Amino acid sequence: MNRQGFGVATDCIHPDDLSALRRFIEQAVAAAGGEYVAFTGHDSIRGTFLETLALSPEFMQACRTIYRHGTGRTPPTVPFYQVLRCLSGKTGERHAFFFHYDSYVITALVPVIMPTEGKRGDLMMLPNTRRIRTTYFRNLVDKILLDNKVTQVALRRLISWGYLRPTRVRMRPGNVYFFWGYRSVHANEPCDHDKTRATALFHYANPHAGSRLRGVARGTPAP
Ligand SMILES: O=C(O)CCC(=O)C(=O)O
Ligand SMILES: [Fe+2]
Repeated sequence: MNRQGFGVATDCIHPDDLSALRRFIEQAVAAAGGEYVAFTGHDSIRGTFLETLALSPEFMQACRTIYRHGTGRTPPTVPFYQVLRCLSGKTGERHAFFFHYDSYVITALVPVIMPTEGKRGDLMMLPNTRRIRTTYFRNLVDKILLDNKVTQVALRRLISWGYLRPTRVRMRPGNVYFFWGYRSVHANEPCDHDKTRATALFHYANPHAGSRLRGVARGTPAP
C-alpha cells in the first residue's frame, strides 16, 4: 500500500459466496431496469455475504492491523462504512472517472462482478498523494480543490495524454484489495454499457468523525 499503492489478499473469498452475491446483484440490477444501483449501509445487504464479511472479526482485525502499522495510531473501535456499487447501463458511466479522496483511512475493495473484456472498469489511482490531515477544514480544502469540473477534466486529460500515469488495478473477484483511500486520489474507469461491474467497499476509520465543523457541514452535530 505504501510502495505500489495497493495490497491484495488473493483467493480469500469462497466461490459459493461470490456466486450467491452475484445472484443478489443481478436481481437488483434487473429491478433497476439494467441501470446503476448502490446500497449504502448494512440494512440493505442484510443476509448476504457482505454482512458476514463486515461482521467477521478476522477481516476487522486485518484492517486494524494495517491501520496500526500504517499510521502508528491506535485503531478506533468503529464499524465499517459499507457500500455496494453496481455499475450498469448508461447511468453507470456517470459514476465513472470521478476522482476523489475517501473520507476513511483504509478502503478494502471486494470486486464481485468485473467485466473481463472491453472496457473493464479498472481502478485508477494516484497513490498516497496526501497525508492524513489534522483538521477537517484542511481535508475540506483538499476536497474542494479536487471535486470540481476544472480539476476533474484536467486529471482526465493529463491521464489520457500520458502526462500522469496512474496505477491501474485490474481486479479479480475472489481477491480483496486494500489501499489508503483517504490519502489516494482514485476513480474507476467506465465499463461497457451492456456489462455489470459490481464492487463492495468497506471503509474503515474516519479521522474527522468527531469534528464539529464536519457536523455543521453535514447538518448533523458531532456527538
Ligand atoms: O468501485 C470502485 O472501484 C471504487 C469506488 C470508490 O472509490 C468509492 O466508492 O469510494
Ligand atoms: Fe473511493
